[in-house]
Formats: sequence, structure tokens, C-alpha cells
Amino acid sequence: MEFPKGFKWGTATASYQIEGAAGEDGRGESIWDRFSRTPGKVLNGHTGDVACDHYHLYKHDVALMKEIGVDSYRFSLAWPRIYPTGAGQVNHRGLDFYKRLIEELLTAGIEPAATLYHWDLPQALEDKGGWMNRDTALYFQDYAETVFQELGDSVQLWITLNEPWCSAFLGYGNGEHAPGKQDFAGHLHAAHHLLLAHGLALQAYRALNLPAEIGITLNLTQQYPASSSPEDQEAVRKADGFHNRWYLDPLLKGFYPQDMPEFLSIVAPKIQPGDFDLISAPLDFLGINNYSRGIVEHDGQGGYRSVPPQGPVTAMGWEVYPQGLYDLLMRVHKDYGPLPLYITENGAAYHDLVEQGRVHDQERIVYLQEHIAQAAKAIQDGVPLQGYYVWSLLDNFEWAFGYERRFGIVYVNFETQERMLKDSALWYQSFLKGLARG
Ligand code: IFM
Repeated sequence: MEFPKGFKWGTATASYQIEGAAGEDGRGESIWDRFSRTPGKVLNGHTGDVACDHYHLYKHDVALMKEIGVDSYRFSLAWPRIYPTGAGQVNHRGLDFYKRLIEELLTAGIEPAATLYHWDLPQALEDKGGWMNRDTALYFQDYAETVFQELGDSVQLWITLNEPWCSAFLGYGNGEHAPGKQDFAGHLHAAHHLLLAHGLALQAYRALNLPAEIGITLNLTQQYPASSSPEDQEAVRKADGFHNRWYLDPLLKGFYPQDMPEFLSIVAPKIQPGDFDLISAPLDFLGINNYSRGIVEHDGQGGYRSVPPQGPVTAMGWEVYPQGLYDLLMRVHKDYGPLPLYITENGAAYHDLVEQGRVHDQERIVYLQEHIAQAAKAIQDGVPLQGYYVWSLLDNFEWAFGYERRFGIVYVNFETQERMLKDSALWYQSFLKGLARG
């Protein structure tokens, strides 16, 4: 497998999933604090109060990354650490944590890649309507500007939002994620405001003339028909519109997909003049999170439904289908290129067991090898892919599944906070050692 010079190899995490220290150094409440403490919302009543205690153990975690040999670390900043109520006074103790983390990374020779928003909205903003309220996008711009001014010269890669589809649909559409609202139309308004927030942050970034790259990360899943019937092809168009194009098109073409009139009529009243100019301002790269594929069939009523996976699945029930990554990269490049791409997340949850001090997670190793091979194939076929981040460095708080789903290449004992490199981390280490990098 060949990768271009300067290709970045990394691992990824997110603030609420690993930091813990929920009430420390002035951090405000986030929607995930509120949601996870609401009975019945998260498996086993787990919360991110302690998580991997990374807030205190970050030096140790950076040392682990150095041992593995990654070039770059993708983490996210918790907005409520920096603005405890979303706006107003900056909490410098919160910002200082990220300064310490970045310093530690740079000393270890690891490039910081920072995401501004990975789902932990300040609860005070949710109390004003959250992402359904257009003002949240303006508060986000202020938060982003503060972060760029404070940390802008030490971060190499900026990501405005992680997976706005999840923030919008899971948060406001079906309610599986915080803040747990169930309002289909509302979720499209939330999506529009998230995209606007991205555009406003990008505008703030460009105004500061900072040297690093900036982009956004989408969770994209290639959709396949259950059969070759025209009805199932049509089902694919709709599923693709909902999961992928509703975000790709406004960002990269400057308008919502015109073949989705039922969505357009809902969101149209919220669109203001100039919104698409902000949303579609040029990106330095697009980040792609990919784990699986979708297979859909028509439902006989003008809609579609998912059909069960046709191959092996991970502990999330997600089909392992590496070719889906290749197909997705080729398609994004063909329909939206030329634009540099990063795989900002790829990985798998399995039911890992500790056996005599080792975790033999062979399935995860194979998953990573096969996906990396598909990424290499896409590069060979012309896709300007610039990096690959394994999700995740550590076992962590997997949202509505609490600590029951382990995605880490590093095992975490949540009782003792001990870490242990799984076989997949050792494999990644030797794979990286074997590459000619530079
Ligand atoms: O854990 C999540 C992450 O926060 C966002 N992308 C998908 C991962 C696995 O579900």
C-alpha cells in the first residue's frame, strides 16, 4: 500500500466521551450532562462525569499516542468549558486545559487537530432553543473566534462541526441523543442552523488569516439498493439525500438537494439571504467519518426502509463492508471534487476481553487493515486523501450506549482508569513503523 508524502496518520476522540471532570475548573453544564442524567436515556444510566478521566490523565494519553507513533491527534473542545453558559465571559481555566494538552502534543511531536463542536452544547443555550434557535449559530461564531484567537497558531487542522446529521437528526429528530427532542421538521431547522454555524465560524477563521487548514466533518454512508428494481434505486436516492446530500450539497454546491421537495418546503422559511454564501464558502478539506454501508429497499409507500446487513457486523450491529469506504471516497470525489479529503473517523466496536493482561482484538485489526487498504486503493484511483484517523484512541463513553461499546485501540479499565494497548494498537504501531513517512 502506498500513501502520499505528508499523509497524516492519527487517532481521534471527543471531549464529552473522554474528559470527565464534568464540574471542574468552571465548566458549565452541557446537554449531554443533562441527558445522561435523565433516567432511561443512556444504557445503564452511564454518564460522562468521569469517563476516561482524560482531563487529569492527558499526559499519559499523549505518551500512549507517542508510543503508538501517530502523526496527529484529533480531539474536540468542550464549548461549556470555555463559555460555561455558551456566551458572555470566557472561562480561562477551561481554555488553559486545551493549552496544556496542545503543549504536551507538540512536545511529543504530534500535530493537534481540533474539532470545535462534537455535540456538547452548553445547556444554557439549549434552554433558549438550542440548534433550533438561529441565535445559537451566532453564539457559536463568537466561541469559535475566541478559540481561534487563543489557540489558532498551534493547531494544524481545524474542524468546525462533527457530524451535523447526528446533532440534528439524533438530537432533535428521533431523540436518541441529547437534547432528546422528537420533531422531524425541527431537526431540519437545527440542521440549517448547524450549517450556518459552520459558515460563520469559517468566516471568523478567514478574517484572522491563520495558516492552518479548516474544514468540517460529515458522517457519510454509501447507500446500496436491496435489489436492482427501479423502486429500490429510487429508495437509494432518497436515503442518500437524507444521510449524505442534505449536508454535502449546501456545503459544496451552495444549495439543498432540489430532488427533496418535502424537506425543502420545511426548511425554506428559515433560510435567510446570504446563508448559502456563508455555508458554501470554500473549505480547505472535507472530513469524512465512515463505519459501514446502508442497504435500502422501497417501502411501497413512496419511502424506503433499511434491510438487515448482509455480512459480519460489529458490536454496534454495523455491517463490516470495507468496499463501502472506497465507493464513498470515489463518489464524493467525483461529485464534489476536487477537494482534499481526510478520513477523520473509522474504526469498530467489539466485545473486547482482557486475557492475561492482553486484549486480542483480531477482528478490529482486520477491520482497520481492510479499510486502510480501501483508502489506499481510492488514492491510487485519484482521490486526494490526506489523512486517516482511527476511532478511537481510547474506549470511551459511546453516547446512548454508555461504556458498553468499546471502540478504543487502547483498553480502558473504567474502575481503575488503567490503560492497556490492545493488539490493534500494537498492530497500528508496527504498521506505522513500516511506512516510509515524511
Ligand atoms: O463515538 C462516535 C463519535 O462520537 C462520532 N462518530 C461515530 C462514533 C462511533 O459511534
